Formats: sequence, structure tokens, C-alpha cells
Amino acid sequence: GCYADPIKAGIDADAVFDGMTEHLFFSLGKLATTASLRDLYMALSYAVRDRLMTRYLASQEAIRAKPQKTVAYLSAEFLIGPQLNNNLLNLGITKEAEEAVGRFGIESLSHILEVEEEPGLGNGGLGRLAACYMESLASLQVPAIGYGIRYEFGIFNQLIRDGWQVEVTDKWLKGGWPWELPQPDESCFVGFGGRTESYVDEKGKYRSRWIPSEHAIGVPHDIPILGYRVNNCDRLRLWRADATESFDFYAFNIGDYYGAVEEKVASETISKVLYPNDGTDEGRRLRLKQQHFFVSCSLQDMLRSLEKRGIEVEDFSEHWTVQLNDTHPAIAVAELMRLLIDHYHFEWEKAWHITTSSVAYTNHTLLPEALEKWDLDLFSSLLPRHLDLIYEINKRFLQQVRLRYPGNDLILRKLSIIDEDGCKAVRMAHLATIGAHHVNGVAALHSDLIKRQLMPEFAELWPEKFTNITNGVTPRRWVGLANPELSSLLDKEVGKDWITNMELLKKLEQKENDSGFLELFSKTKLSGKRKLAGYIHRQTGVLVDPSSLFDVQVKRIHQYKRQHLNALQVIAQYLRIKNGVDQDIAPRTVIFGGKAAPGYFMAKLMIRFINGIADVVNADPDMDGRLRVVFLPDYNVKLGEQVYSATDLSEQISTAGKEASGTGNMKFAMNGALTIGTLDGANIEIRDRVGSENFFLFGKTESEIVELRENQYDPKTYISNCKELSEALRLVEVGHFSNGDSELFLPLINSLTGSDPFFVMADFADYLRAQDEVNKVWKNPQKWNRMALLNTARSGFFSSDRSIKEYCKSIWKVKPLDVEISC
Ligand code: 26R
Repeated sequence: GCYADPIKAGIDADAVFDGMTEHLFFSLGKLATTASLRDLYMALSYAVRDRLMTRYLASQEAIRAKPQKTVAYLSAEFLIGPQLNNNLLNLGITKEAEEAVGRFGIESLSHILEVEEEPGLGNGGLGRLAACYMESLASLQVPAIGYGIRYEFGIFNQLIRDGWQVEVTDKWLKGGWPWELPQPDESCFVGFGGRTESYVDEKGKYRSRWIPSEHAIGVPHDIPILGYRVNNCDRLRLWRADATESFDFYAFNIGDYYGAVEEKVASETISKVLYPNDGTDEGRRLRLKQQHFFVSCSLQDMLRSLEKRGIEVEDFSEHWTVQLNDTHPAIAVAELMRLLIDHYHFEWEKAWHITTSSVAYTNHTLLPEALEKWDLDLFSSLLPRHLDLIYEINKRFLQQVRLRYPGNDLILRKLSIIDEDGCKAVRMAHLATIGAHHVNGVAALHSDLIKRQLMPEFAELWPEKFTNITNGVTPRRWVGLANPELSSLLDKEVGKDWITNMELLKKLEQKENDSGFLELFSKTKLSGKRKLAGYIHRQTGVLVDPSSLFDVQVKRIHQYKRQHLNALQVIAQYLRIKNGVDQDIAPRTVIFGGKAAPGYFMAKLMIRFINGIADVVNADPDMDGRLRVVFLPDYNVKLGEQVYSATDLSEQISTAGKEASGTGNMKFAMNGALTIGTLDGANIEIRDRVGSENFFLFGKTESEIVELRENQYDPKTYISNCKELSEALRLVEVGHFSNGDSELFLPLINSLTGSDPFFVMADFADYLRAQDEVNKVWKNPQKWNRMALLNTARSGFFSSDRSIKEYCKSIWKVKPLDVEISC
């Protein structure tokens, strides 16, 4: 597979320019003289996409020629971010593109990059992790397909109006998105509802089959995922739901035009919108429909590809390893069983063996409200055949448990897929755990807590099944693209290979006392801060000083992530300055960003709270430039790229035991930010690697939190023991940050002073102490810069390349595959 036409494949600036010119004319119907910035963005994107195709097709050809196991990464979310710049980097033609757009009179490539709409097909950490993993898989030359949903509307865009979050629909497809290739010929048929019936087959054997009452068609839309400077180009295959018929001709013929269109609308609703919840399971019918829809299409696609290649379905697990990104795709266990038994007529044992040797499950949360459970009535009405199969899986499993624990009814209740307490429900984490050969957590502490707290009975039953793979992030996007100035400094200092071998950054340790180098290092940071300051001014009207300490907390807004702890600390600093008690406070810019789930009242109030504080602090002349507070609206991947390179201090302050891993923490550390954080998630491993002396630790440990909870925790004792805390709270109560309205923030205050479910009060004093330590170190730039350098130098472990290598070796048993192109 090779297409040698230089206009489509050449990678010098002339070829890129010619490719753009051709696309302007033939694909966009424009002349270079009248092309808008958007036209040029489209033309460059098409020209770059052309250059991916040789690699993309050669990658598919390579696996056909030399069959080997492929990773199927199943995820309801892929938060891939902007594509153009990443593809330029991975192809190695950024400079050439810069020159080509220059010939159209564009003075900087960045103007073109700004036009790109990012597909927000994820909520946060889980979706972004899936995107980093796809990029690392391709860069490590591992054959892989990501399977997911092509939501027409991704995560909402966030506006801030009068300090409140306002949600606006995200129309990422509106101008035409150039990176996807629809493949309608590879569409799949999916059923819902109806009933199960028994029948006797040709051989006189009793069988079951599913007679669905509704159908939808999944149309694959493929996005090429190119590896860094390799020919391997993997695929992200996202399914769009279409109606089976353009409309119901029977209904139409009897004059019911509206009814005829209704079913079409219902089918197409399936892939309409991403659920914007991050942490609370609403248990909605449409969400289960989405899950079954994309899982069924994906498994059918995998089976079909075996058939096309003449491979026996029996050998499924030698050709596919299916990773479940959380429980969202856990229905795969039942769906694969259904396809193998009902369609391919396998015996139960054989089908079960194939399923359990193919499927593995990653858990991403311990929060009880985020553990998916489906009400039995809802489940049986939508997936009746799957429920039969789940009952059978459960029956056989519980028999195994009985043999192991004779007469122990309690353990049967605890392990059963069916939750019998209260409203009967299907527990998806149990289905996933029983159907998987491995269950992994996403950071050492988290994996340990899965075994100790979440599923102790399962862990005792199958100790070998449970393992840890600490998360990672791709250095291409999160250093290479996000921080070009640091990247070129690293290229010069340790050589260009750091971007695929982050352990090489260890060499930077030798520079820890080289003040000349530390100066260069800190200059890259200052330049990132200048750019962000400009952006902040344009977006919010707030002027910030790039030489002040940029203290940043960007992530979904959640009580367990404790943005309110940070906000209260800001109030304490404000009071210190106001009261003139501490003249030693270094100028600081405290930046927040993140979306709240639209139905999460407390999270939305936290946003209003931060903005209330910002309004007062930023308008107070007494602050005299020493304190600024900014809430950056609409935090997304693109904005993240601007933020990580511009941060001095990374806030990772969740209640210990609550944040499964965190991945933002890793992006900050790589870019030379220091962390102020708790012993939670991957913070623990970051601290271990960068050195405890280069990390601002505070707060209760996970076991101390458990102890507090068990011993009637009372936040009031902490409030009365900390004067700065009680004064900060009092100022909020009297309405100082709400124009005198003493009601507005009452729910927040009542939660904190009442039950304080996330131990904000218990950690406040120690947090303030750690912030004082931050302040002290900041005033010694040489020391700060040395600590920051050592964070970059020692964060190589948190590359997603390392994580993916671990998955390949210990869970997937897959190997790289070299892809050659003949031109
Ligand atoms: C059930 C549904 C409403 C739902 C629950 C929870 C949807 C989405 C979530 C988000 C969870 C699963 C999530 O994003 N977890 C995050 O995964 C990251 C990647 O592993 C971790 O870094 C992060 O700590 C964790 O919160």
C-alpha cells in the first residue's frame, strides 16, 4: 500500500503547500486568494490526513499479512483533543507546515491551530486517559483499535454568567470535522428490547434466541491515530447510531407520517449526547442503550474481521484482547457470550473460556455513587437475553463460591452479580470482574484499596486476578505540544529521544546546581506564564502578573477534589494581607478551571463561590498585586495545553483515598510544576519518584481518614482550633463574597461545618502550613527552580508509554508490529 504522488504524500514544505492548494480548490471550492483562516485550517488538515493514509492502510495491511493479537480498547469516552498539531508533530512536519501556511500569508501556524474545534467526547480523566493510551499504543507500534461512541454533542461548553456556570451545547461537527472517515459499508445492526424465545434448530437441539423489538444501525467513523515518527497508524472507531429504515413505510402508508419518523428519531438519539456526569450514576435507560450499542457493534466488528481474514472464531482470544475502560462497556461480557452461543452456536464452557481469556477490566473509581448498577426491570426490558445469560453466569459462579465457602450465605450475597438489597439490580463491576482475566486499578494506592475495601471477597477468591497499572500521560502532547520552549531546551540538553524515552530526563539531575541552566529552565516557564496571562486577560478581563506564583487547580469540580479547600485558603491569605499581619506574602495568582456536572448543585455552588471570592479579591486595592484569583471558563484539552506549561504550583488536594489516580498531577510535574498535595492516588508515587523534599505534602492519610470517620468525626473541633479557618468561614457567612447575601453560600458552609463528608476542616490547618512552606521556598528562586527541574527530571515514569508497556506485558500479551511503507 503506497501512494507516491508528492501532492498527497510528500512531506517537504512545497508538497504541503501544493497539497493545501489542491484541497482548497477541489475539496473546499475556494481559491487561495479568497480563502478564510478556516478554509486554510481545513486545507492543511486534509493535506495532513492524506499523509496519514499510506501509513494507516499499511498498518492494516501489516496485520493481515502477519496476524497477531490486536488490542481492542473499549471506552464510552475518548477525549482526544485537537488533532492537527499532534499529527504534524508525530509526522515530523511542523516546520514544513509552518512554511506552507506562511506562503498563504499566515504569519504563524498557531493562528491556523486556533481554528480547530476539539471533540469533547469525554468528561475528564477517564476519557483523556483513553486518548493518551491510543497515542502511546501507536507510538509503541502495537496494533490497536479504540472503540467508542461518536456523540453528536460532546461535553457542554461552559460559560460563566454572574459567577455561575451556564451550559451551552457543544456543536463540534458544525463546520465539518476533517479527521474522521465514515465507513458506512462496515455498519452493524444492534437490537434492543423485545423478548427471548426457545426453538429447536435443524439438528434438533434446543436453543434460545433474542427477538428484539427495536433496532439501530451503527455506522463506524474512523479517526487515524498516528504514532510518533513511526509508520504505525492505529484507528479510533466511533459508532454513530442511525435508524434502520429512513422511516416506517407501513406507518407512512396509513397516513401516520409523524409516527413514521418517530422511530427514526429514537434510534438516532442513541449517539446524540455524552452524559456529562462524572461520578454519579443516573441509571438512565438511554445510557444503558448507548453502552450496549457501542459494545455490540464493536464485538460484531471484531468477529467479522476474523471471518474476513479466514480465522476461526474459536481463536478469538489469540487475535483480540478486549480492555474494558471502567464498567461502562461491561455488558461486553454478556454480549460476547450471546454472540458466541446464539450466533456461532458454541457450547457454554467453550464460549465462557473464549470470553474470560479475552476480556480484562480497569476500575477507575471507588466512589460508591459512581459504581454502575442497573435496576432489574430496566435491564430486562432493554436486554432480556443478556439478563438470561447474566443469571446463568451468576449461577455457575455462585456454585463455585459455594464449593469454596460451604454454608456461607453472606459471601454469596456479597459476590452475586445481582444486588438483592433494596431494589434488585445488576452490579456491572461484578459482571466485569467475573468475566475478566485481570482487574486493574490505576495507581498503587487505588489498586490496594480495590482489594482491601471495594472487593475484598473477590480479591480473596482470585488474588492473581487483581493488579495495578499506574496511569500515565503522553509526553508528545503534554510536553512536546504543550511546552515547545521546554521541549527544545530538553532536546539540546539530553538529546531528542527524551520524548519517546522519558527516563533520559534523569540526565537533567546533573544540572540541579547549575544556576545558568536553572535560569534557562525557568525562562521557559516564564514564557508559558506570559502567554497564559494574555489569555486570561482576553477571556476574563483580569490582569495578572506573569512574575507572580501561578498556583493552579484544573480538573472537574467535585467535593472530593476539594476546590473549596483551596478557596478557603485563598480567603485566609486575603485576610492576612487585609489585616497586614504578614508582609511576607509573595505575589500569587490562584487559577481555577473545570466543569461541574449540570445536576451537581454543590459543585456549581463551588464555582459561584470561587467567582465570588475572585470579584472581591481582584477589586480590593489593599491586595496591591499580591493576590489575584481567576476562574478560567470552559476548561478543556486545548486550554490544558496552555495551562500545564504555565504553572508553578499544582494543586492535588483530594481527600486521601478518593482520587483513584489523577493524571493532571503528572502533566504538571513533567512541565516542572511543584505539587502541593495529599497522599492520594498517584500523588504518592509522584512524591516517591521526585523526592519528598521536592513535594509539598499535607493532610491526613487514607487510614487516618478512615479512623476519623469511624470515630464520629466532628468538623467543629477543627474549626474552633484554627482561628484563621473560623475567621475565613465567618467572612463567607456574613456575605462578604456575595454582596452581603448571607444565604447564597449557606449550603456550602453548612456542609463543611455539619458533616464535612470530605474532611476539608480536618485538613485545613495543615494545608495552610504547607502553603506557607510554598511561599517560603518561592522566595528563594534558585531553590524553587532546582526543585522544579528535579520534578521534570524524575517524572519519566508517568509517561503513558510506560503504562502501555505494562499492559502489553502483564495483561494483554501483545507485541509491537513493524509497519513498512514503500515510499
Ligand atoms: C457512572 C457514570 C455516571 C460515571 C461515573 C464516573 C461516569 C464517569 C465517571 C468518571 C470516572 C470513572 C473517572 O473519570 N475516573 C477517573 O479516572 C482517571 C483515569 O484513570 C483517574 O485518573 C481519576 O483519578 C479518576 O477519577
